Amino acid sequence: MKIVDAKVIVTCPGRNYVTLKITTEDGLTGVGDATLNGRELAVASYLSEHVCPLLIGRDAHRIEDTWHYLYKGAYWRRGPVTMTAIAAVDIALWDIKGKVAGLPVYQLLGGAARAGVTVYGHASGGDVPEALDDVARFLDAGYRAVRVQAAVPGLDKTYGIRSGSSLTYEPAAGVRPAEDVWDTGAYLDFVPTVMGAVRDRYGFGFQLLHDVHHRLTPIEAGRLGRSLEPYRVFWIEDPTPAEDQAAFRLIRQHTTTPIAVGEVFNSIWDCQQLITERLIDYIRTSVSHTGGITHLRRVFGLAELYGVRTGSHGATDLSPVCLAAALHVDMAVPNFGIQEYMSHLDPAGDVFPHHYSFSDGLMHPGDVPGLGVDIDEDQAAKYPYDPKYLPVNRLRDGTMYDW
Ligand code: EZ4
Ligand code: CO
Repeated sequence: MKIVDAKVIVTCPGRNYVTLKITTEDGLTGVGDATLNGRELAVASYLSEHVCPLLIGRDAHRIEDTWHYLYKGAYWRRGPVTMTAIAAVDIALWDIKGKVAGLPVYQLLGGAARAGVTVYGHASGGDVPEALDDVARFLDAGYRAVRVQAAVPGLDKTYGIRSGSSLTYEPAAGVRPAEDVWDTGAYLDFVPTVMGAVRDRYGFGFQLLHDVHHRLTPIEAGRLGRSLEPYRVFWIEDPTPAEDQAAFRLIRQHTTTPIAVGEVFNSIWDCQQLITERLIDYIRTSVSHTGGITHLRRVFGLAELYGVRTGSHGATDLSPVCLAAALHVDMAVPNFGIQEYMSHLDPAGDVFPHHYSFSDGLMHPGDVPGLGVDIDEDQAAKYPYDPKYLPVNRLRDGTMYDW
């Protein structure tokens, strides 16, 4: 079954998405998410200039072979741009295989290992009372897990806080990166009071999560983890910049608070030591930034051997195509942990018609053949690309810091 067309669609229905659409000789189509937030056109051009021409005439069924053809064939291995491009191809080919088989992709991956995918939502607030009220929005909707972020007193802007009446936060903006200011001491003093307030008001009957967003040193992360132990958080996410994998040994020495890492990873090699030394509890790599379903399964398979569970990244800068692919993998892997779900707001839903659903805290990818998500090209054309940057971060003295 030959591939006859591969094209890249860039659209901005609320935020920028890059989608690869592959067509076979018998007219079947598959879609893959190629979005790399703030660097979208690098992946779009990697695909359209260097990958799409190679796909024409290839057998759409040869997913594993195509993966290695693109990975080994590039010579230049790994990196977010390359691995996101390979992921888009891989996801689209799984979509096509499902359509040919007449089965949803999770069936091809081994079938349902659970009734549904437990997801966590994003609550936030400009202060503690606001954050507490926002938690109710998710508990009332049936969520069994909620991530909570609150603005750190004394800082102009804190990561992860929605503004005004918007339902989600949106960090990317403008033709130059916004400049945030960071204060570790203020943060470390504040977070335990937030988590404590959430448990005081709502109790312990749901999972409570928090994203540190790579802002701490290992010993500071140890202190944070220890200070949160009374509130039994499900995890602290990205406590330190994780390219230093050995640093997590130090965090482990100081706290039993579970650790989740991986949204900026793009390969199994980025998390090999973290997994094999059991330095983390959850691996948060995403389908579209980690080489697609084919490579993500390998990461999750390694994690399973070492008792590490999954917790895939699911922010809205990953398109509905990525979310659908993640849900299929989540349904099938034995070591599933939790899935991030920061629901896409309209008009993204018009551009990406989908069959996944949420009910009683669980999501399901749906049972239509393939991924169960598509791109409506007429709708996509209505929303042209709108270049935006993620913020940068500085300490109070102006030193560049991790955002
Ligand atoms: O900042 O995906 O857990 N979610 C996150 C995200 C990331 C964005 C970056 O594009 O950390 O909000
Ligand atoms: Co995160």
